[in-house]
Amino acid sequence: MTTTTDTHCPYCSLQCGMRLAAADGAETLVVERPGFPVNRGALCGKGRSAAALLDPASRLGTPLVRERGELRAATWDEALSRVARGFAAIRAEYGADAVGVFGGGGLTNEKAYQLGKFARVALGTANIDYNGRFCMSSAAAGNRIAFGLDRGLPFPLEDIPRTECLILVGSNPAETMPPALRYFRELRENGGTLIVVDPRRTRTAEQADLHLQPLPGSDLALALGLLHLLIADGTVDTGFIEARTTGFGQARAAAMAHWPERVERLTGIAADRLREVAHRFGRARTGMVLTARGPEQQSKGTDTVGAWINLCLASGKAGRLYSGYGCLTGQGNGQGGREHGQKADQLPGYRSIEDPAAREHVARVWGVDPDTLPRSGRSAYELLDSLGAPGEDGVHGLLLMGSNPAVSAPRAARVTQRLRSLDLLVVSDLVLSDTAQLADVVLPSAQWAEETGTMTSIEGRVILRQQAVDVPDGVRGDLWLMRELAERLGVGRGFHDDPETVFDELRRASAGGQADYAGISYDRIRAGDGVFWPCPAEDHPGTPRLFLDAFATPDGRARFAPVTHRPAAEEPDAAYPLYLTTGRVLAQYQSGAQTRRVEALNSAAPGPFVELHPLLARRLAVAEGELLAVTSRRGRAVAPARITDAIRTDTVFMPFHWPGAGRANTLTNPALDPTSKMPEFKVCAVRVEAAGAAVVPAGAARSGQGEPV
Ligand SMILES: Nc1nc2c(c(=O)[nH]1)N[C@H]1C(S)=C(S)[C@@H](COP(=O)(O)OP(=O)(O)OC[C@H]3O[C@@H](n4cnc5c(=O)[nH]c(N)nc54)[C@H](O)[C@@H]3O)O[C@H]1N2
Ligand SMILES: Nc1nc2c(c(=O)[nH]1)N[C@H]1C(S)=C(S)[C@@H](COP(=O)(O)OP(=O)(O)OC[C@H]3O[C@@H](n4cnc5c(=O)[nH]c(N)nc54)[C@H](O)[C@@H]3O)O[C@H]1N2
Ligand code: SF4
Ligand SMILES: [Mo]
Repeated sequence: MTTTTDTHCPYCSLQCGMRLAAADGAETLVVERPGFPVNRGALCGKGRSAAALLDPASRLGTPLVRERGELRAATWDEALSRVARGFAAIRAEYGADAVGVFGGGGLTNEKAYQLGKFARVALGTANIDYNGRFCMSSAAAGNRIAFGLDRGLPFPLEDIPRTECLILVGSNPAETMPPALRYFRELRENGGTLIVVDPRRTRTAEQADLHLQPLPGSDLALALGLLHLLIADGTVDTGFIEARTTGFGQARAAAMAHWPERVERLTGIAADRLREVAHRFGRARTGMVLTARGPEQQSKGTDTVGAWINLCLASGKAGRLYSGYGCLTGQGNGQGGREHGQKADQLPGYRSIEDPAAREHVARVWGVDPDTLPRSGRSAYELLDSLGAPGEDGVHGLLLMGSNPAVSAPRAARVTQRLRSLDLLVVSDLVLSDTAQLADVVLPSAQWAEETGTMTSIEGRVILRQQAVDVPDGVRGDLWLMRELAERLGVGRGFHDDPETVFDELRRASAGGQADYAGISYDRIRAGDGVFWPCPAEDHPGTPRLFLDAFATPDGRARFAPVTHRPAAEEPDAAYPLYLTTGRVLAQYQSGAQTRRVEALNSAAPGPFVELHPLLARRLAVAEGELLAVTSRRGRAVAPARITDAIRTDTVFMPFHWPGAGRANTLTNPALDPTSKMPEFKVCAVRVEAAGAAVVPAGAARSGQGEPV
């Protein structure tokens, strides 16, 4: 008998609805679920092939422990005892903060919430953070500064086709969320203008009315320059500024110092193009600016987001129907994962861990004394960088759940060395990821279709991923793992392995906070197509559109950010004359831990590459497919050349999905944004040369070419 279950994709934040068909003894199949409004049945190749990883042959089936240097199979009892003993010993020697926790934005709300609680209550450590710090932290910070609240999109995707002019900054949905392209296509069909800002002419940029191709790291100057032109053009909305904002004076002064010719020099975009964009955006009655990782993953990402928000505010394009600033989140639960306490400075409901009232509320739900809750801990890169540091400054034991930093963290060779220096590295994963290979204890986790849990999608819509198949033998869920470990650490009460029980507790913990889930229940989600937060009560309809009446600041007004241009932390010079920027390809997901194990995806995008312009290739005397050595101050990577005139002549691009010789993050700069602590993944300085006779580790020479999936 075949059973079908409606659920959602295991990968990105679009959380496309899909249906799984499972039958005894047969392969589980992904089939269309046309009813879910966000993707209306459409899936990208990753979603279509997602069931491949349910096959026990492609994933972990038993705990592993390291013995005499090698990982060997172990029972759950042996593995968990080793973890509990190890963490207890580290705490006894160095204090509670010496055990760290690193989570992920792909974890369900239930897992992320319980992980935050586990860190603060069972381990008593301040040091918990997660990979979302590498993802949306700059937009989160920018949103909170300007609007007093951080929900990536303050409106549903269905509003996009109804705006008149949309600027899409550093986002490539044609590869990173293909079913969402429909919204941009419909915008143009409705007569709207799509402007794309990207140093590469991506498949997304090809669909735009206008494509601006700035220097990596120059988005802040670009936004300031556009505001300058809006002011010069007389298209600022003074009525809106007066009624609904504060701080325009300073923002105006900063913009005035960014006249078009100066901005042309800083961005590489001709002044006339700037004028055209400013006219189109300024004169449109409604407009949106959407950013993704391009402008955000910079050491000035928060200010850059602030500058784009300033542009929206100055032209009255915020807090109104079909207008506003939004950030396109990335991971499956990039939104919910950042709301309920995985972040170093945060408690559930998007509360601050330093706020006495918040501590009191959450401590009451958790049944602990507020004074026992730790304060803010280290941000993701700072945490990874502190692993194994001598004595009490260091974190000596780490529980890692839902991330693969050996591939995805900046300056990854150093991070790998730090991970190796730990007394105890514990990794929960469904596969033996590159980081799990370094672990002392590996715990095989259930995933996606094997368990039920909520996710908060790109729109702020809380949806339910329902269990469709049984958990394989030997594998356990992360909620169970936390409960068992807590018990072994002597804090048995208050940890659950039933997701709905955990969600009900999350609702109470989030009640009254900004990300208020109190009125959301599994039954309500099942009865509709999800519920948008905030939703403070069961009879509250949820909130698809924010800020229409007031912003979430104390006075209800949006705040202009006082920002001015500054260069990237590392600009090209004589020794490292080119820009390197990094990003994604369609068929691979993140560190590739999952998608590299799916044949259909891996054959489409089998390995790393370096994208460079034909003029640069000629100057370097390299041909298509030839191995290039890319060197930065952090290290050297080797990958084949992919020559294309879609990229600037002064910039090379590498996707970051692979470990080994072609690992892009060997090169990247861990310079952090001072507010968000986002590393500068999108800009660093490199030297590029033919790898020639250089020793090339196995695997690096595979072609990067592949067919679209
Ligand atoms: N196929 C696939 N899809 C994914 C993912 C994946 O790994 N693979 N990951 C998911 C996640 S977690 C995320 S965060 C999203 C990310 O989604 P996106 O932000 O769309 O992805 P990126 O490729 O990182 O960056 C987008 C674009 O920024 C451009 N860019 C580089 N430097 C700059 C710059 O300085 N300024 C500007 N304006 N643009 C710049 C790049 O050329 C790139 O085309 O994708 C999600 N979807
Ligand atoms: N150079 C460069 N580096 C980047 C970026 C970039 O643009 N350029 N982008 C950054 C961004 S935006 C992101 S989001 C990060 C992402 O990078 P990572 O944090 O490494 O993300 P993933 O590769 O998705 O790793 C998730 C891991 O968790 C496992 N997993 C999945 N579901 C579960 C679960 O339910 N439980 C458990 N225990 N494990 C699970 C997967 O198998 C996988 O090994 O990379 C960042 N790094
Ligand atoms: S766009 Fe994202 S959510 Fe949709 S099928 Fe592809 S990876 Fe899955
Ligand atoms: Mo991300």
